Amino acid sequence: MTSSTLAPVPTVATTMASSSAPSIYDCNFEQNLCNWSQSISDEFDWTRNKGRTSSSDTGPITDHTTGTDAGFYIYIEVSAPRKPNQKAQIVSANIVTTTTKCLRFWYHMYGLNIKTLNVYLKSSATPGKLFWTHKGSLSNKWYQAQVDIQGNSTYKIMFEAVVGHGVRGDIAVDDITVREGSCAGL
Ligand SMILES: [Ca+2]
Ligand SMILES: [Ca+2]
Repeated sequence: MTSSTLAPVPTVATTMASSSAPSIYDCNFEQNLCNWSQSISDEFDWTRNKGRTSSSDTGPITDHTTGTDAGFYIYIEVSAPRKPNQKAQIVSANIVTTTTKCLRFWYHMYGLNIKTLNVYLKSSATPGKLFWTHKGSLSNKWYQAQVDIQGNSTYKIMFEAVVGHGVRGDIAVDDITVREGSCAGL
């Protein structure tokens, strides 16, 4: 058996770069949760909101998409009846391809009692693989995260926010995109 007669496969550089084409997993939360769902395996739900959150000194004042109080984002409201370490999760629709994708999102974690935001890759066979996390308060602004993801079968992306010890722990997310290719190609 020889492969010497096979012509080399041409390399098309552009197939390696991230595409800017929207996907069904993108969501700016302006209308609804798009193709993301509230988990029922957690302790409470994410809240879709616009403007500031109900607690002072925590949470965003505007969303990220519009930068105005007319734009929506999702967040965890940690005031009563929430208790420390309770978790809220949203999960994507199934992702069935095995090609590398670039997950980007904007997150807001400001307040004395901010705990943790986790992002997991969940396949049916496993409890989920943690591939991005941030713990603790940042400045009072939106930050962008971007990370390459690759599943070896059908999987979902899951965002999980954890309640801290106190009311100043609102954690928000906005403008999720999932695009073909590596983030480094952009
Ligand atoms: Ca938004
Ligand atoms: Ca829930």
